[in-house]
Amino acid sequence: MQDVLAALGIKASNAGASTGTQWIAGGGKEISSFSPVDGKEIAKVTLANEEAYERVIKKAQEAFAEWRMYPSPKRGDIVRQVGEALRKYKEPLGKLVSYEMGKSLQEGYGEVQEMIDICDFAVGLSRQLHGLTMHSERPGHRMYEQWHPLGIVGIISAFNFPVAVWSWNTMLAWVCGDVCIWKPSEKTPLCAIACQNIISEVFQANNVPEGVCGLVIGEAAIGEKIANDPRIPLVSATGSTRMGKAVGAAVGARLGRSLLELGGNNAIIISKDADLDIAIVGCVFGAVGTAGQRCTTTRRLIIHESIYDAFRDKLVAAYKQLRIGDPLDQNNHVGPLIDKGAVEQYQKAIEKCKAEGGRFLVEGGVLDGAGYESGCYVKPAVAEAQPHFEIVQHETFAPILYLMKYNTLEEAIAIQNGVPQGLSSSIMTLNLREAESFLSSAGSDCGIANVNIGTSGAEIGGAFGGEKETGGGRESGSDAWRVYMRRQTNTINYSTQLPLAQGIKFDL
Ligand code: UN1
Repeated sequence: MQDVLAALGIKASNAGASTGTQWIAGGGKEISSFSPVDGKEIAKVTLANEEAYERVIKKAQEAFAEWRMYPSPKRGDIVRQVGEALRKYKEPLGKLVSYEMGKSLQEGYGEVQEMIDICDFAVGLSRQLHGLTMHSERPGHRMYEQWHPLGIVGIISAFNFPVAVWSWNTMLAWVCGDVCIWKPSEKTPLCAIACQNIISEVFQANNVPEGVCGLVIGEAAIGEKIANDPRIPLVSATGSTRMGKAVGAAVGARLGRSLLELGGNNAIIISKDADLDIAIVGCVFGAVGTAGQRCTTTRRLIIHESIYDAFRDKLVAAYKQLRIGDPLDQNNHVGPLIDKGAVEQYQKAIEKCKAEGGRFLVEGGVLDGAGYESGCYVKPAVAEAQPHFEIVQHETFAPILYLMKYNTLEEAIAIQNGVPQGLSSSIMTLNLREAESFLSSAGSDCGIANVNIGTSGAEIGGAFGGEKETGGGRESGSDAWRVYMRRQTNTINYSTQLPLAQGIKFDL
């Protein structure tokens, strides 16, 4: 790993704040980043204190004055170069993501690929920040709308996608003319430092104003500062529903804008008309990929009663094949949870499920011994449960899958929708009527609804996000860019008269 750290410019002790190309000694307490892979300390980071935060904000404000006047395609060209740099650093950055966060190497590379993809998307977008034109009701008048940058975008990201989610926000915000301040999870600070170093190379080569790419690594207090800071018109936050409610309330109280990506409780409906081979792969990857730590992780399977036993047996057999261990070893399917706190939550959820009457078909448990020294490796578990169990209504960020039965499609959809969260959902069926009913306005109430693929692994081209307690935000593709801009309606009079709208007469 030393060569990976060296390639990404990570030192034994790192500053926790940056204005783009310049690091600022954070001034706060020093923390260590430990790998959940082997429990070893990777490097240290000095967290940002209030003074460092202020410096980053000031620089961002100054930079915005210049950056907003760059032609958008010019900003797009800089983002294109960021995409090129990410291609160059894909291998070390993917490895660091895997080592610091604990996801499989393939998923680490996949995450960097999502960054590259969003750069490409943003480059095209930089020439397509379109507004509409309208016909004025008055003669000699023209109306149109244009989209202007907002200012500083605060990005609070989670440990589970330590680099991709930041890039979805940042690359769009940059082409839109905004400047960004990133508060990454303090569980994965080195991934953020690596990104900052990669960006810095591109920014230096292009003389981008210092302050366009700010970084403040800190604990929850820094997140609170961002949420409460009226100098930050948009706060994009990814994480738990509890965190999102606090951020949403603080930003709302100052009438700022927030983009929230919070918990999911994603289900797959397995119809009697499903292709069961496809369904098995979709369900198992969805449930155990990233060790169950995606917001799109499959947490519930709603299975038709006529195929329930057959599917359950196939699933249990598939779980027996899973290899748990070092995520950098590509023979393994499942890596560790992020830390021991997450392991505790996993254990509690299993206990709670049992107490509520759940029956485990694949038992969970924490692994120990050679290769599992970090104490963060757990066995993916499968339980038969009832939709109304409190634990089933709740998102546990771990590989625990709950199975339930249904009879009619209406019943399956009601179970699927009957949770507080609304991120991702899918149905496995070859029956057109069922598929279309699931996608209709009486179907899934989630932001993402799929047919014959699982709940996780969304492409960047679509708008990503969900309803209800998931927070309602949309980021990444489609027209998600609009939230990063302000709309201005312009009416221009090129006549020699001043007719008033609505035919109002006002003569002097
Ligand atoms: C998240 O877990 O916060 O759809 C994002 C997926 C990924 C993104 C997940 N593209 O699973």
